[in-house]
Amino acid sequence: MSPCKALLVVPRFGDSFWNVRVGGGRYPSIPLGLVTVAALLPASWTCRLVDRNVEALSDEDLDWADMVMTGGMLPQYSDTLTVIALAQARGKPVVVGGPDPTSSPEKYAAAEFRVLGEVEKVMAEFVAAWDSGARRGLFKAEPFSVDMTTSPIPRFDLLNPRYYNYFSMQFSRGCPFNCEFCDIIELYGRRPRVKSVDQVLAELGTLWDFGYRGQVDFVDDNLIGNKKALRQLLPRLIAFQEERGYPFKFSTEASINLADDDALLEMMRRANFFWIFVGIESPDADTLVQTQKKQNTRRSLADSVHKLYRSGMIVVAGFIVGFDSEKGSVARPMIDCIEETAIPLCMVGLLYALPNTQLTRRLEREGRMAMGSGRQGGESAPSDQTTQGLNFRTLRPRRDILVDQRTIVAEIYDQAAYFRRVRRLGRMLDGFRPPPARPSKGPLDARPASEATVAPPTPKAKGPHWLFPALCRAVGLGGVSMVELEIVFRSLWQVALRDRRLFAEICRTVADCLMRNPSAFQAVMRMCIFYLHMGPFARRVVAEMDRAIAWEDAHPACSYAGPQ
Ligand code: B12
Ligand code: SF4
Repeated sequence: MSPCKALLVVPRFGDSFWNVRVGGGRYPSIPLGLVTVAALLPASWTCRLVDRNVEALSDEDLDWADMVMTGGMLPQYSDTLTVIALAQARGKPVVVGGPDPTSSPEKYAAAEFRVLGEVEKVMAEFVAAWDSGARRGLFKAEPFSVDMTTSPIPRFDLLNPRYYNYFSMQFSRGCPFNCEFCDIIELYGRRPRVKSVDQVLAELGTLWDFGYRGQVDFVDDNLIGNKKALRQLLPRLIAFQEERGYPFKFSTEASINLADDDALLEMMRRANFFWIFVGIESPDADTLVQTQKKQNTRRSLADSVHKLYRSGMIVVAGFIVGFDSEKGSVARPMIDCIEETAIPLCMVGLLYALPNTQLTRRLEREGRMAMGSGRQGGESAPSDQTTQGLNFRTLRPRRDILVDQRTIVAEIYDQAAYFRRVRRLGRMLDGFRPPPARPSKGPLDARPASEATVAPPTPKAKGPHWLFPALCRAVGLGGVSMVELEIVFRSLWQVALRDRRLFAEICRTVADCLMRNPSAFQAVMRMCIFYLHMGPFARRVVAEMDRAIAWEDAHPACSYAGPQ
């Protein structure tokens, strides 16, 4: 097997709900797909990784490589094409893969190689072809066939931890439910496949050995998709955490029926799960039935969410506007639902018919798929479904849906409304207080555990940085990492200088939490800091919606997507 130099390039995401970069210049999460790919390459190959979300891709990088490997998800499409062009201009062959090339391979025909699907098995075939001199090719994994126990420990060593807010890992792929708009079940199947418990602990152990401490995101499609396997994992995860003094706190995605399982909730709490993304989609039962999201029906959403709060987990939720079943404006019921559940952070998006979904197939049958991308705004539009969607002919007037989206985003991210929800969350959340993490001596960072994730690569703001951590310790709020405290302090310092009204709101919210429920302090602080991203982001979404509505008004006869 001849040695090869592979340059892995992470394409850029645009501005987005998810792209929270407050208090530092970091990118939220690591490119888990590409570091998994790197781990599948022969040991004799040399890999380098450049993440265009945090660093520049130079000609020297490209000249070093024998091949460039790139790809990712839909919002990275246009930058993936840019990377392909840049590499080819330096005479380097390109290999693309990842969820979007898998869903829409034809869009990536410019690349010399397309290696599609979950590549754990098919990678060997590609490497053999490369070794035998092939310089073009299409390799496709059989869908849902990968045994997760064969997925290697990702090459975390290729990442610069200074660039990321948190690390991630994956326990399972797939989800047993059958939501009509969902592409996860098409890409990863409805029978969740899991890694072994030993595998998960080995991955966490690798992060521990590197000296990483802090948030680890389980990027599972639905962590409770295979409850039996999760019940086997959690006791060992708790033991791992206890033995090391709780070095990690976990976030994940799960369906709302998690709230029905007290035993599981208690184990997740003891393992230190603190953050959970839940797809609520709509408060309207007919819509949930029509979109096949029946697990969200026959329950009080507010009761379920509040139960998750009482189990120590912050809930972040996804909502969708633009379903066929909407009989009139959905703005008020959705705002009321968000208020009642007291979820501060909600991703409210326009329905998007993703490639290869049941929804897209139905709309095609009905002759309703629109041409174009469904982009609502101009080039500055965020690269997610807050402004991009409705890439089909809607049943309700398109303008009305856009007005709903505008109204909901404007109201829920109004400063007073947002912080009211944070205060309610702060009173309900039963924050888990694990003992402070033990010091580490890993190769990435040999500082004490609480400082192990390193400062962002941005110039430091002026201000007394020691003050906030000292205050936290003084009021008995240890266990918060120094990096988090530094981000909090730096952000607050900037707010205090620039926006007195917002600063006052944050002070009021923090005071409310300290007086009524100090165990929720970390969560409340986190939510306050998120507003520094969400406030301006919501204003950009509202402006994009205004532009899209104006476009609809100017083109009343056109029933399809707005400006493309
Ligand atoms: C975690 C996650 C997120 C996170 C973090 C994303 C990030 N920055 O990495 C957050 C929450 C931010 C997110 C947001 C969104 N996401 Co997302 N996300 C995921 C999720 C659940 C896990 C991703 C992951 O790390 N997987 C683990 C790795 C190991 O798997 P993988 O990336 O698929 O990699 C494997 C193969 O694809 C392949 N591979 C990957 N890259 C490459 C490259 C090469 C060269 C090769 C050969 C192979 C290869 O090898 C790996 C091993 O088999 C996936 C679903 C899933 N199960 O993957 C959705 C998914 C990727 N997201 C998706 C979407 C649509 C979005 C959003 C647009 C949703 C929205 N409502 O706005 C936003 C946009 C984000 C943005 N603009 O910033 C879709 C993408 C569909 C598509 N056609 O591209 C997915 C597939 C499912 C879904 N609907 O959520 N997401
Ligand atoms: S619950 Fe979530 S992951 Fe599962 S099918 Fe529905 S949308 Fe997809």
